[in-house]
Amino acid sequence: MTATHPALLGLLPLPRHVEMTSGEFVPSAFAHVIAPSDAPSIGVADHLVADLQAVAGVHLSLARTRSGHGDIELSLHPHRADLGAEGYELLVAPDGVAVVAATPHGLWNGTRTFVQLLTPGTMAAVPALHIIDVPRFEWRGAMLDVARHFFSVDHVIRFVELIARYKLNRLHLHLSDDQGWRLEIPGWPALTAIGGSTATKGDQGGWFSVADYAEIVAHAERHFVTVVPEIDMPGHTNAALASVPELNVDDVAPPLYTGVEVGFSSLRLDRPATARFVRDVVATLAANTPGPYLHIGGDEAHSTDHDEYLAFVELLQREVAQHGKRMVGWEEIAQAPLHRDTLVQHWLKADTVAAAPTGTRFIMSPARHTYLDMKHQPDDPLGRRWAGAIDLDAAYEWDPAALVPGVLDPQIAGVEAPLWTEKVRTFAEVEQLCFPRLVCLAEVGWTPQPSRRLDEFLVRVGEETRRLAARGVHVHRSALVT
Ligand code: TNX
Repeated sequence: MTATHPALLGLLPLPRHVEMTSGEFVPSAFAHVIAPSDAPSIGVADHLVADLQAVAGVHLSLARTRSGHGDIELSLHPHRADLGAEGYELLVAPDGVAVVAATPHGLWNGTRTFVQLLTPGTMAAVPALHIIDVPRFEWRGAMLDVARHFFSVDHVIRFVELIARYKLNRLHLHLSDDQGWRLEIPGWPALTAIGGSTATKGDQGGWFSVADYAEIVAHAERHFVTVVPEIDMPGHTNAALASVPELNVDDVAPPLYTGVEVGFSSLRLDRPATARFVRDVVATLAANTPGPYLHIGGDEAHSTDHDEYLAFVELLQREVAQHGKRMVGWEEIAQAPLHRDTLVQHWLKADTVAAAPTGTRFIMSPARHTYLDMKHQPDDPLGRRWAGAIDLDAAYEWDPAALVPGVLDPQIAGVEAPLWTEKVRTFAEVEQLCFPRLVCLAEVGWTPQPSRRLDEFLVRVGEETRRLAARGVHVHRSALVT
């Protein structure tokens, strides 16, 4: 289907199946939002009440049972296997609205769609319709690099709220690199005291305490976003090496690093402190991350001996598995023997990915389509150029199943767009690089490939650019949208 109907212009990502029916629904302050009694569903309903207030200026109260005309009813039907873990059915009719899902996450997604149908700033009617919607991929993520430049808890929370609007459901936090260490690890205070003290170009550092991290995780959870923490090892580790002398040959710590080039640092397996360090870091991540995934980096370890690199990946994989978690790593880890449930994140070379053990599943982050640190246009002042300029067309027009021969939907967990921040200093720049490009990624990950058409998408994303700008988000104004 195509979203040619003007009332559907707010829908991003485009649902799988939309049928217009007759009549229209008018939000009414006398109606109720009705929700199941479990805590996650009540959270979804509370959120909907707040959104109706903010977007349409109408306050509905929460109730347990239907009271009459115009109610918005959320209900769980766990037997609806066709809807899966995240799908939903949305019925908008003149006498009320129904959202049905098998899980609270499905209710969340259904209410996100309903909110997109409202016209901001008005109590305007919503046309009657019937949507059945299920995502193409389970993993739809955004990555924020807080290591090269640090962003506060409040900024990360704002980021979560922005991405959740498009049903993105993973927040990958890149928490360590050569230029900074950003997470408190109990027992290793130097990591943050020293390694967290600065950033690229000598800009201001910062780090998250365990309590800060818990606040981010809890906020993400309320938005059905799973936090995936990354501590990058064995390369990209200068901030750790500079903080802890025992991790280095002869116990001599290198100076802190504030440059941009990478590939010069490495942890060493022959240092007795290394195993203890890895154990404590992985244990801290595991203890504070309710989600099942821990990302261990593994990219660009150009200063690590090849055999040592393979042994390192195996050590990390054992540590992660010991806590009952699933390891995620950048595509370079595919050279090592991997557990069946380890996820490999593709970013650069299709042949690296092709070498992964049969049965491996992938997250697709091809640099030339998903790297949010790239310029939109070759002459933009903001952004980098090494993977090419990425305007909305390049961010939208690609098929995750056409990147690596033989890697099709069943092998693809999903897609993710990373924002690396070597050259990104303010949160306004974060927003400008991410929006609306992240909307492209959200639709790549959600909407079936045959339903996606760039010309039609550009109409919707043009509308969304205006809506975001009206809400005070620093958006990029692409010349491709009118
Ligand atoms: C490559 S993508 C990197 C990052 C840089 C990025 C800059 C990846 C796994 N490694 O360390 O920040 O390029 O675009």
